[in-house]
Amino acid sequence: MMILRSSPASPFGRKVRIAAALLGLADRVSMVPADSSKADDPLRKDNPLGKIPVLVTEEGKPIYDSRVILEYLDSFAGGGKIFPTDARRIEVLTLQALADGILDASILRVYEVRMREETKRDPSWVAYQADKVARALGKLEADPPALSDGIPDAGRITLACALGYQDLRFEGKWRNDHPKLVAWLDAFARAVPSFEETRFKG
Ligand SMILES: N[C@@H](CCC(=O)N[C@@H](CS)C(=O)NCC(=O)O)C(=O)O
Repeated sequence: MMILRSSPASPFGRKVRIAAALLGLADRVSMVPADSSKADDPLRKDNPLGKIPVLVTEEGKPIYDSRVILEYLDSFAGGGKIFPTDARRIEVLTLQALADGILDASILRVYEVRMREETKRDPSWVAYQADKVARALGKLEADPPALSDGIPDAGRITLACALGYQDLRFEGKWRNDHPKLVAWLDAFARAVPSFEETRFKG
């Protein structure tokens, strides 16, 4: 059994859980709750960066980050399923990078509130991060990635998690001015039951 050190609210952990389900590996991966703020959490032994998620393979080898875990699960499942091996690969990796970037900027906004006292927060830095998200969502709204039959790739899985995180932490405000992306996420959720199954409801 592989162990996934993650937390139910982590969008990067959600990427891994959705990928495992799509690849038919959900029964091979057991999620163990991890707390990145706890010094004695085994997470820090497995990943010196102390970041979620970490996948511990059946051979006991920890791998991270979510991008590498998705690559690992894809090859475990035979390869070429959520990462194309043809010319589309670079397009998929770039979409994944864009959606991961939305998540990184969004998480920095959340941490600014969570980690800093109010008097020490920097509104201009928060706005700088928010602008990254706004530009990325604007680009995706102008030309949403096609959703075709078959297993969604790593880029599309990550985009769904990035939009889900906007719902979780920013009250879904993105929905007001991104109608094509809203329709895109609805279609993704219809095609991928594990998206709803991994929604954090805490
Ligand atoms: N690039 C990483 C990002 C992981 C990440 O930022 N995880 C967050 C939780 S969702 C975390 O562990 N934060 C704690 C920290 O940064 O110390 C990935 O794709 O896995």
